[in-house]
Amino acid sequence: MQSDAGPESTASAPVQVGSARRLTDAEVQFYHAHGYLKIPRLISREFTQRLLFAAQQLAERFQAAGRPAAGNLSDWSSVNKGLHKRAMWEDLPDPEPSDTLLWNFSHSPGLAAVCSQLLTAPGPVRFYRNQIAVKMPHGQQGIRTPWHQDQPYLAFDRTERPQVWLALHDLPADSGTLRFLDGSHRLGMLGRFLDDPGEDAKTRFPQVFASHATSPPLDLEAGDATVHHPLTVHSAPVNSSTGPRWAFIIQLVAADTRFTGSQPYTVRELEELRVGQLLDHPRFPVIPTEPAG
Ligand SMILES: O=C(O)CCC(=O)C(=O)O
Repeated sequence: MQSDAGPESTASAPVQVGSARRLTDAEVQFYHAHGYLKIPRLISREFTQRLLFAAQQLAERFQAAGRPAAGNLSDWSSVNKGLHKRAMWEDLPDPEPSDTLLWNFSHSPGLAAVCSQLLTAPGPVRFYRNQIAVKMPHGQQGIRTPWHQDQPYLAFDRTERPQVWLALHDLPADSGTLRFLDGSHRLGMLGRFLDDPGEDAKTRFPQVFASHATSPPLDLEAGDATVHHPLTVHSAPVNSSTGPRWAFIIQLVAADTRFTGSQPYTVRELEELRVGQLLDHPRFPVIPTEPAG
């Protein structure tokens, strides 16, 4: 059966690849047609609980190092972004190799195989970035994430970068899971909409929203993920639940992606590359993909 968010997986369809299952052909086709996909049970609930624990430990270490307490958004971020952006979702320091579980999952051959499946021409992928994205509840300074595309914030010459957004615990749609503008990955770049408060692609391009459907609200269970194309217009509503929303974002890019030099860089090591160069740097290793089982 095919839902509005992606073909339903049957118990027998997914092939286990390491800790992440391989996508079905129908799921890959859905991603290319719609620009996004819900992936039920990308990883097991048990493994997801371990990732959540690791993410929360990272947050605690961050606070223990003299950083502010969780919930104090004015100080709780490693990323140099304006206050209004930090209220959309807080980035803890990106997981490092010492955050073994999170790091290993973001570099795992199973996850690489999934991202490789979603490229226009499936092929090798390399690690670019991982992020823990915490959206605080509405009323505790959390706000909605405006409609935007990711590509205008990237320094890459191509859009071969399926963005994995993994639910680290059960997330009802009203806790701030992503919504997508169906088929908007074919629109080209619309511009940047996260830089100034009050900006939103929806108010700038009402005709685009009139002619494209919005994905349904997506309830995600722990271990479910969404994946979206860097040109897909997407947003997240306010977190109406009572606790923080924990998501793990993993960004892998096609291995032959080249650096354009576009600033500001969200990953420091990009400064060490020349314009036009492959991302050949120890920070961005090509990840061997696990063969289909
Ligand atoms: O987690 C959020 O609220 C927004 C994340 C986002 O925009 C993205 O993953 O591209």
